[in-house]
Amino acid sequence: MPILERLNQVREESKILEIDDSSRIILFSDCHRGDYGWADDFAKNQPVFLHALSYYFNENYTYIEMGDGDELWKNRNFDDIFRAHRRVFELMSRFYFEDRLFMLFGNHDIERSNPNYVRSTLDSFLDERTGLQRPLFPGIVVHPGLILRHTPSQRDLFLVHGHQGDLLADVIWPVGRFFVRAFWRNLQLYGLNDPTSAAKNFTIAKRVDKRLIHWSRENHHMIVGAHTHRPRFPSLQEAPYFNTGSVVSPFSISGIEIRYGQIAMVHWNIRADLGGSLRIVRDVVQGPQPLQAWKL
Ligand SMILES: [Mn+2]
Repeated sequence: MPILERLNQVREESKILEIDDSSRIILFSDCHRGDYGWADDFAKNQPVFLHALSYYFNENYTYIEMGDGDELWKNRNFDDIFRAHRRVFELMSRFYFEDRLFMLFGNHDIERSNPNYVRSTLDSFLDERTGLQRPLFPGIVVHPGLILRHTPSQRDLFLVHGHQGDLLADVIWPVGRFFVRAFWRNLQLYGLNDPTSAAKNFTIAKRVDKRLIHWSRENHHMIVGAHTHRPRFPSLQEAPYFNTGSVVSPFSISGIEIRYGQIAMVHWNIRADLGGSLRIVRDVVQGPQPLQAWKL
C-alpha cells in the first residue's frame, strides 16, 4: 500500500483526544528499554528519564509514549525488561491509574499491535516480594496512532511512530526482528550498528522525514513522528512535521511539550553547576509556539 494511504489508514483509525489550553502533554519516544545488559541503549539514560518523568508526573502532565518504548526485538521476554526498569514502569503505572498515560507501538514493539499480547504482558506483573500478581496497566490499549485535538484552535496533531510504509519495519517486520535477534544484538556488543535501522542510518532517516513531510503537505495536517531518533521542530515556513527524537541519545533525551496551547522542544541533560555538582536540567531548545502559528 502506498505510504500516504498507509498513514491515512492509521489516522482514520486513531482515537481523538481533546485538549484545551489547560492541558499539559509530554511526548517521548524510542526509549528502547532493555534488560540493563550491554545492548540496553536506555540503561545509561535511565536516571535522567526517571527524573524527567517524575517532573512531568508532579506537574500534572499526560505522558504519551510514541512507540519503541520497549526493545522487544533484542529481548524476547518483557519480564526481563520489566525487572530491569521496574521503577520506570511503576511511575508509568501511576500515570495510567490517573488516566494520564497513552502508548503507541512502533516497529521494535510491533508485537503490541496484538491486543492478546498486550493483555498477557502489560495487564499485571508478578511482585517477587509477595509472590502475587499486581496490576500494571490493566485494560491498556496500545494505539497505532492518536489525534490530539486542540479545541480552542481546532488544530489536530496526528501522532504516529513513523515506521508505517517501511517494508522492513512495517510489513515484513519478523524478518527485521530475526536479524536484530540473530546478528545486530551480538554485533552491537562489539560496537557495530544495525545498518537497516532508521535510527542509525542517515539515508533511511531522511526517507522517513521526507514521507512524513509529504503526508503533512498533502493533507494540510500537523504531524508528530519519531522512529528516526532525530529531533525536529519545523520553522513557520516549513511543513508542520515534528519529531520527538529519542530517549537513547548519548547527549541528552529529547521530548515535545504541549502546554497553554503551545508546542516546544525540550532536552534533558546532565550538567555540572558552578560548584561542580552534576545536575539534571531541562532546556527548552525550540519554541514555544502556538499550535496555530503554522499555516496549513
Ligand atoms: Mn522505530
